Amino acid sequence: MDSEFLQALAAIVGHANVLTSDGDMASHLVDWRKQYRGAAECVLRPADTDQVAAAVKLCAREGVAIVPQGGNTGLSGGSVPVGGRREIVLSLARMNRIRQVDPLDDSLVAEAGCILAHVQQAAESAGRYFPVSLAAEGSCQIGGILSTNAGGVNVLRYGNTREQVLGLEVVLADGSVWNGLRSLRKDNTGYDLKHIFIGAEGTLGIITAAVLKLRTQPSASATAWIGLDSPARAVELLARLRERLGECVSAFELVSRRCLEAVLRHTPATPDPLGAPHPWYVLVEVEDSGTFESLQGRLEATLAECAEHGQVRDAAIATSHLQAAALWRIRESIPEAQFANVKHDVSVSVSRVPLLIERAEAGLAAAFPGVQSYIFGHVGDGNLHYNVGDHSLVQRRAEVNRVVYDVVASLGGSISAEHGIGQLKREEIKRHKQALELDLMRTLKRALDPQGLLNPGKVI
Ligand code: FAD
Ligand code: 2HG
Ligand code: ZN
Repeated sequence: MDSEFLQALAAIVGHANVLTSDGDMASHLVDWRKQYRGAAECVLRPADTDQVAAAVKLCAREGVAIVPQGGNTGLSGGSVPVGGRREIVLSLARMNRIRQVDPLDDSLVAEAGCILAHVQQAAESAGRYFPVSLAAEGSCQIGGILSTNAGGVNVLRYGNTREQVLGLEVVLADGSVWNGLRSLRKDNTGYDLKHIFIGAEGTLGIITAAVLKLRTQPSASATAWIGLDSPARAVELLARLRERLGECVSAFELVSRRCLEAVLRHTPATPDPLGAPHPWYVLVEVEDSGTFESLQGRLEATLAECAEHGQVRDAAIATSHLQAAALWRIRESIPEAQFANVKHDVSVSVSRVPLLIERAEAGLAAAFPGVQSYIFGHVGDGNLHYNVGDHSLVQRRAEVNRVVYDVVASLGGSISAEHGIGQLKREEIKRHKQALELDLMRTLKRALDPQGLLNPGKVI
């Protein structure tokens, strides 16, 4: 602890919570995909909001930048320092208390460092349901999912993380604390400030706690793995399922055969859910009150009807939670099974998904003959993970991006559906956002963080 600055930080959080050795800091200085590495004067681990506020005040006085960090599972390089100036990483991991669960208000107050899976469990223990779900839920934190406005597999029914928030507590760039921890369902008293911080990737404030909305626990869920001819069939199937089952359809995930094969290679014990191979699959989950048998019956009847119309080639409906979990494991293993490639997290309106795939495949084949795409994702939200090639293509990332993003732009889509901007897309958004939008974003940034201390080099 050889600088006055570090000593002062230690006086706030205790010596043990100012990490400075290379070994202690290593895992905080590299992102999940090991594409971004940074340096920091320390990793600070405050225990409560007052400690965060005091540390931020000190950093503001010293002109030291702060990178807020949750579970460090982000996929855009937002959670590690960019370098080129004095920076610290501020890890929220010790702020992991669930302050309150209120089943009558259907709300829960969680500190930013709570692991998402723990919040889901706390809701379940109170007979309620917190619907945000993603493969990283065992590691990612509430502050992280709020700051990235994470999507995941249940957006179709419940919305993005933004839709799950009633109130926030935020430490601002000067160290003042905004206590917006209200659980009101209606509050039209001017600008809705919480939404400025949600999805801001730590560039406008440090989220320290949140009031989250809880839902009623569905009593039954049914899960099916379905083989299809094409993405167009998937879009038709979704429409049919929603006609027949309405809001019960909670997840609708597209998986290409190539993604399934990558998982089968990566985890050889995984069984192929259907006997024969199919070019495309969807993993569907429906949830409702009532019995499993009745819900399963409705799903089965709809799939039989679709099979009659040639929309479905084959399907396996899970008959137990264990079987459903095995199907979900296949889907959730895809990110690890195709780890090193050129990633695109894009969205278009649902009806345009087939066109996106058709045009991007044609563009990629022309520019990179023989290249292979790994296409999967939340097709019910029009969101595809359109990942291309292998590690050898990463050095040509910009050229690959150009092909995919131009197609996305031509279809009126977004170049970041759910993973945020971080460092990865900081330059690219300049091509896609209107000049006025970028100006408004810069105005907000200047107003809330005039010294540019919060997560510099990210988003804008
Ligand atoms: P971090 O990675 O630590 O941080 C992410 C960003 O938020 C950074 O900019 C950081 O500075 C900022 N931040 C973190 N905490 C705070 C805070 N308290 N206050 C202010 N800023 C903060 N994402 C999806 O949207 N959908 C998916 O389906 C999905 N699946 C994934 C599957 C795998 C296997 C992996 C590895 C990642 C996946 N992700 C997914 C990406 C990632 O999990 C999410 O972006 C998640 O929300 C990040 O949470 P985190 O706690 O790890 O945040
Ligand atoms: C998912 O949906 C994640 O599994 C990760 O958003 C996507 O690996 C990816 O590209
Ligand atoms: Zn995703």
